[in-house]
Amino acid sequence: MAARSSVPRDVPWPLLLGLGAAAVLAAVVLLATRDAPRAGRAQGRGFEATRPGSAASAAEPPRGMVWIPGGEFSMGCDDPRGRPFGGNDPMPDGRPVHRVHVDGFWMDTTEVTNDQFATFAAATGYVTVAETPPRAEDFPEAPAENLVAGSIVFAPPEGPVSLDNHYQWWTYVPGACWRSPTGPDSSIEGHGGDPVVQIAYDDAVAFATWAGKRLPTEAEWEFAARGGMTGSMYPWGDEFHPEGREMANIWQGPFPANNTAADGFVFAAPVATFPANPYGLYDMSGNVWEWCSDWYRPDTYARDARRSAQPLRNPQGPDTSHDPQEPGQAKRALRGGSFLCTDQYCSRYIVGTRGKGEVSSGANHIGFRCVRSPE
Ligand SMILES: [Ca+2]
Ligand SMILES: [Ca+2]
Repeated sequence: MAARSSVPRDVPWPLLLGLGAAAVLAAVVLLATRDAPRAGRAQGRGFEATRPGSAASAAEPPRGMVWIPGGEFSMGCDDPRGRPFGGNDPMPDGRPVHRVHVDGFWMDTTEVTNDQFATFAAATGYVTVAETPPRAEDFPEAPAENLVAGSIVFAPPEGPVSLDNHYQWWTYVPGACWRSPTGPDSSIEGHGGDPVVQIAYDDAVAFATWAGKRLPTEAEWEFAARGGMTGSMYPWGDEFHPEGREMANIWQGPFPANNTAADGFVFAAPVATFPANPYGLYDMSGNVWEWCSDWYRPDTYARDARRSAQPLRNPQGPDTSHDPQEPGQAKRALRGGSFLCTDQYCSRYIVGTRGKGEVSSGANHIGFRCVRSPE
């Protein structure tokens, strides 16, 4: 509940819940930097060959999972600006590209679905963060009627807006939660195969623990997303539309007012609608963001590169979180981008790029998938 409890207690109501919502908003929205585009260096510079491990798992694959062989790879991203669909963000937190080894593991082939999360919730009675009203002790100035459970929902403006203020397209909606992803009038009825959304970090951990799994580290996630390839721009290769095909559910048209949905989907698509990567993993680019277990810091890779001989072995991320854009907010890494990503804004469908989310904040484009280590 860090975002909600981080609202200063001396802020007069009625700004209080609004500011709480703003903090949540700020936490889940991935700000694109405003640097002017320039001729980008090619993705792939600094990358050395991926060397997948040879050891296959002897065990039968757990249902819905595939074996990721582990091995050694170059992790991170080069500046994607100037590349087709590279966007306008230099992605400095993805550098330096550095050498990493991960042990083999099982990974869910898809994002966790509404049906899967419903099974978990029914079996355990688990109540997600978004379904839990903000606590009065965290908001002592707030009238009781304003302590309403809810979450963040994408609400596009009617016309073009400047892309430097994300409050123009995110709003706090009471009643929004995984069962009602865009608010009380919405439902997951008929969407059992869609990825579950409005998931805070602890919700994802709770599901994973119940399932006998865990969340991936960023290194595991990226190794898996790269599918054994070296330094590719996307989980399927370097060409965004190979043979004209749509390979991921992202945003088309002018962001954030007009999604033309040329890929067929305005919001999340049912998992595995788009082609799998070489490891058999779906939606590693786009659809919904996926929580990783690492605390987020923009300088993680710089610190790793300074302090350790490479390759790093099974890096778990830093001990604490720090985001200079929003100091004081506890954030974990998010990977893969979402159906809202576009080359105009937040082009984090690029495989080596990194996202971040405040741990108590869900949104209708944030979900997860799980991994499992061999016995
Ligand atoms: Ca789409
Ligand atoms: Ca995804």
